[in-house]
Amino acid sequence: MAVDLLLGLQWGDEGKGKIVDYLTEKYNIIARFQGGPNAGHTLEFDGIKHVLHTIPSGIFHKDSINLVGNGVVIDPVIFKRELDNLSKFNLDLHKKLVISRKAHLILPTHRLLDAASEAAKGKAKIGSTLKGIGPTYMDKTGRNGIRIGDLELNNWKDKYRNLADKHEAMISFYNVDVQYNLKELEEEFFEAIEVLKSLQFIDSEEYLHQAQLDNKTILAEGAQGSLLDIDFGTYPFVTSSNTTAAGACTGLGIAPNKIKNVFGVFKAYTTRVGSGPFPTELFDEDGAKMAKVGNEFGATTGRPRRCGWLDLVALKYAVQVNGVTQLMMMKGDVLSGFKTLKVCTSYRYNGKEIKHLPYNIEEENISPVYTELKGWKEDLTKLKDIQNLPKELNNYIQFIEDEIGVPIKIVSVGPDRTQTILR
Ligand code: 2SA
Ligand code: MG
Repeated sequence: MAVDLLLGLQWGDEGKGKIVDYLTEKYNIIARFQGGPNAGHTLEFDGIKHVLHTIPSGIFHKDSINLVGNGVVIDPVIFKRELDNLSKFNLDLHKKLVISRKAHLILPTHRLLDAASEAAKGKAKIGSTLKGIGPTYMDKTGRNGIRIGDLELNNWKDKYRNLADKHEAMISFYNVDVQYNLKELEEEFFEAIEVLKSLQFIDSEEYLHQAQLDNKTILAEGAQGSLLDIDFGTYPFVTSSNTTAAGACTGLGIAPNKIKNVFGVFKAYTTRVGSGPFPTELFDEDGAKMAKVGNEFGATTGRPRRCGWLDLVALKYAVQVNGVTQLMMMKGDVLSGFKTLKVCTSYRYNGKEIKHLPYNIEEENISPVYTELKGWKEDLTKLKDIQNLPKELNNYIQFIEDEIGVPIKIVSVGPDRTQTILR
């Protein structure tokens, strides 16, 4: 049985959580393959809003198994908090939630290192979520990491001590002001580890292999967005994992030829949280309106998100790198009431007009070239079917499809599960 893949095509916060939640009924297994508690996947149904960080977005569906893959990094403290938030839903988490033994652990000192590294960078900081993501992946690739499976061994605490001591030396090397009480942090950490250990640890690549033989349907759920990919994103202003399609192969142990549909989720405009280039960013009333109507604040850190027009050059790049087969356009409702909508169709770069994302996109050397489209006035949030979309919205959709060459199959017109229109 094939595996489908769902990814964000911009700088994260495209609305992946909502779409996974919407699609879950069709899948037996929802699997996260990269990232960790830096992610904030928001789901809304029955008038309640949930934000998930490490736990896959299928968790609320009765029959789905939710798998945290080997490519994910787990902070036990945040994971425990997520579990606590789920306790009122009476979910059988021991059955519904499984964790790869090969997933890496975020230690308290990884978080401190993240803070120290950011402080040392000053103005050039990445604007990370300070969840310890970068330092944890560094230890993974540096072959020093501690994995979930280590928790089943007797000597893992020796390994922990060695690594934490090394981290403390590194923190002092940065010579910046990072206040902490490691004893307190460790107390909370070890307590959370015990909670984590009450869940099922599995050899997830084997599990997924068997699931495919048993004809189970699998949806791989991406986190962050393609432009934050460690290789293909706007480096160094990226996260530390492969957020693109290939990340699902390495982060779950799924073979490339087993991937069938690649669902690409994008916002009808663009947002970015954290530092780094953003060619279509707006600093005017239009941007402020998107931020306000779209309620653009980080779901994990609460930071205000930067807003701008849709960038089709960047979107096309993401579609190519991922092999997207179907597009899903989110937050169309936020664009209601704009007289004119601008869409970036090329860049002016060092005096030339180009149609691709260049190596060096510094804010100063690139400017967007826009095509203007007519906006619509209608409130979309109550719309239920495709026949009633305003004609200007249909034009907007058609324009994107023509430029990108991939169909838009879902148009989301609000945060709730029910505010989803199929095409
Ligand atoms: P990190 O923490 O090392 O992964 O940060 C590196 C860069 O990646 C960005 N990043 C994100 N961008 C958008 N959304 C993310 N998740 C949260 C959300 C973010 C939040 O859903 O809103 O609450 O602030 C996410 N995670 C990482 C980050 O901003 C850095 O630019
Ligand atoms: Mg988010």
